[in-house]
Amino acid sequence: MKNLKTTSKFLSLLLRHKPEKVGLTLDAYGWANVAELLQKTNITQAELDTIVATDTKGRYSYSADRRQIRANQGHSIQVNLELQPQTPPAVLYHGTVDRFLASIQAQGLQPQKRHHVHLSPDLATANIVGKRRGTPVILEIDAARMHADNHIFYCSENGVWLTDEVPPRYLKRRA
Ligand code: HQG
Repeated sequence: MKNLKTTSKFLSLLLRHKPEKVGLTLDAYGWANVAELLQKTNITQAELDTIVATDTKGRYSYSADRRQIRANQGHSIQVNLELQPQTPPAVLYHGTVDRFLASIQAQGLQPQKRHHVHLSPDLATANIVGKRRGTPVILEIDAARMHADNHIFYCSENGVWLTDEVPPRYLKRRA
């Protein structure tokens, strides 16, 4: 069997960013047809089953009939994940790195290439997210106050909290 981590990264590229890379099309809700995906790549059904079941962050879901697959979050292409607004926990966290702080303090957290700002419900997860780019710096978000001020929050299928932006006044650097 191939290296599943590599296959999972490739799957993320296809289901979040560039389905056209292999001539795949996603529907408006981000679903790809599994048979078509298998036919257009060298991924096998067994590999796909393993990735969906074991991915550390639950990045992918099958439809109920398992004929379709999509990424649960993280898209750069426009898809409708049918997420419902939810009340967030009072505090959420964002893991980033020192070199972005000046800009974040000036503009707040912005979605950059993604559709939403991604926030973590716990410090451990925020640490892992920050570590991808260097020594992690953790920002604490006053989600309760944002919610009270009518900012909308969503929670993805795999537990990532999403919002359009976090203005600087709701951010605090954790010592
Ligand atoms: C930063 C991964 C300058 C922000 C992770 C981050 C997560 C700013 C980077 C998920 C800024 C964007 C998302 C501003 C934000 N000025 N920099 N105003 N506002 N930034 O990857 O949150 O493996 O798009 O701090 O584990 O790092 O893909 O977002 O460093 O869950 O499933 O701009 O991606 O999950 O980077 O990560 P990203 P993220 P997956």
